[in-house]
Amino acid sequence: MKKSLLQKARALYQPKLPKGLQGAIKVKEGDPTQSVGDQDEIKKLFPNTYGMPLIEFVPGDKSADSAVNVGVILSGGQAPGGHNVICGIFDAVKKMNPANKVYGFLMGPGGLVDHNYIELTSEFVDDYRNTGGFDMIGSGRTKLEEVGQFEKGIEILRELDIKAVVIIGGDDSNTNACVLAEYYAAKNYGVQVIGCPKTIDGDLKNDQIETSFGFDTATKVYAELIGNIERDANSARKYWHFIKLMGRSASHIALECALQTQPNICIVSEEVEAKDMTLNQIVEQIASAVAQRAKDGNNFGVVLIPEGLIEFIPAIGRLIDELNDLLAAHGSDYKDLDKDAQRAYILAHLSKENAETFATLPEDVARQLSLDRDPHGNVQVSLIETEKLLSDMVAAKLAEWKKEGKYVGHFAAQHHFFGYEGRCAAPSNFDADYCYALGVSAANLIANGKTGYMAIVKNLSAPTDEWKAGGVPITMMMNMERRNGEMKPVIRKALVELDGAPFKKFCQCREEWSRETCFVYPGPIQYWGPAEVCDRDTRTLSLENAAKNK
Ligand code: FBP
Repeated sequence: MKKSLLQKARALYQPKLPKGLQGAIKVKEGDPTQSVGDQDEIKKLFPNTYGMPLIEFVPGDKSADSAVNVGVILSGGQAPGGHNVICGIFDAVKKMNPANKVYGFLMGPGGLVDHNYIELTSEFVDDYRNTGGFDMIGSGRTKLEEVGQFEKGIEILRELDIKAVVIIGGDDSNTNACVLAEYYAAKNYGVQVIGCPKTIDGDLKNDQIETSFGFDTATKVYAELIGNIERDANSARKYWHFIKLMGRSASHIALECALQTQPNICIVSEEVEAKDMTLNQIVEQIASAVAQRAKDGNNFGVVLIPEGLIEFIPAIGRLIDELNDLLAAHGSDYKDLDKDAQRAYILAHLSKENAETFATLPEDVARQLSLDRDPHGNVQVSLIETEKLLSDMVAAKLAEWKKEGKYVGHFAAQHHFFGYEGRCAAPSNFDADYCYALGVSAANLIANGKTGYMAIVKNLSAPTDEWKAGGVPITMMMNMERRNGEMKPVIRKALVELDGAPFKKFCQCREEWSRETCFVYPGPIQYWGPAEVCDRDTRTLSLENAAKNK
């Protein structure tokens, strides 16, 4: 593999580990746990993996020497640091016993089912240390949920004498990890399953998980790009930039980027939902800010839009719920029809209220909402051009106001979507360290015979030495939710909390940012230099941890 000079230098970076993982390790067990909701149902569904204690790794006096082959799977969207999780697992497992083998299942969970794998050698692994991307073994979105898949999995695990599988994924993939762990435990197959919290979206977090890996690097990359655009906007003073940011459901990415770059406007989907806002009200909110700045002679600005916004507008959310059921029950009736016939079919089958909402949406947005979901049942929001939709509607509103004499100004828009640009960036020091520690934790959960656990590292706003590594039973994070028309056990997704510290901070500043030009230009991620620049955590994490420790 040909490497850039930065990659070569970065390959030599040695991730920092928390004290509890630096040498010999002792396990500290907490009290038995309960799921966050629907305890009786979750307990019934997971009789073998429910109620287990929290685990913390502290310095001990005896090194683990387990003989165990391990399989790893990268699942779902790419997130910076995934390779370091694998490196952490690899180094820890080999340290326990050099004869241990680590296998990578290729292209996501499908690799386990289809028996596609490679054995990871130290030469191969070394090429990927501290690099972004998931290309070491590839990723995929196959949903592991059927007994047939679990049974295909066990065939190859037995053949390779693999005693533990680590699934590195988001909330859906870790839910599946938990189901797999329970199945293998119930069948006494002797295979442990461990999860790792990944997603740039930042929505896999709770009392036990402070942040998912990848959020730190991805938001720093987006913040750099937004800062560059802000500077361009402030230099030319002629464009309004509408920037959509990834984050399928939650607005954590948009909010974090707003805190880092101080744009004029940042829409937060969770607030839109809580205030029961319509699309028109969002448009008026943006248009008012544009008009106000125009009065002050500022015909330029920056608007951040979370990718998941459309689903959080209550009327559209209700429409999507009904479309989900329609798609599940009758999708095959209309999938192959031409565009117009498809639209007519959907309009004829929707309830009156939802048909009205559907009819008011621009055709391409309506069409996208009625197309196939991803394997986890999600609308593919990254394909909906919300940034264009909003700016077109703002332009129309301003034209109306101009006629009425309420707006004097010049409005020209540019559109951007930042998502894929940040998902494979070289991990920041934070993500490089965090991911490596997650990998070492996962290996130690395995060495201690645990299954149905997720590897965790806490106290992340403190220096790395003081981070606390361990494991949390996945059932502890579960509750029952409606998915694809059925109640299912799932890990609760963490949305932006409107009474949480990051949103409150944003609310304190947003009026000033909307009217004045308060842009901040964060610049690129720094890998070497003063710790306050290189090892800085996200605003979200530091505000949340500061509030917790008050
Ligand atoms: P994960 O939840 O799997 O981490 O993926 C998140 C994400 O990056 C979202 O932000 C985005 O909507 C989606 O993946 C895009 O999916 P795809 O990579 O399949 O286009």
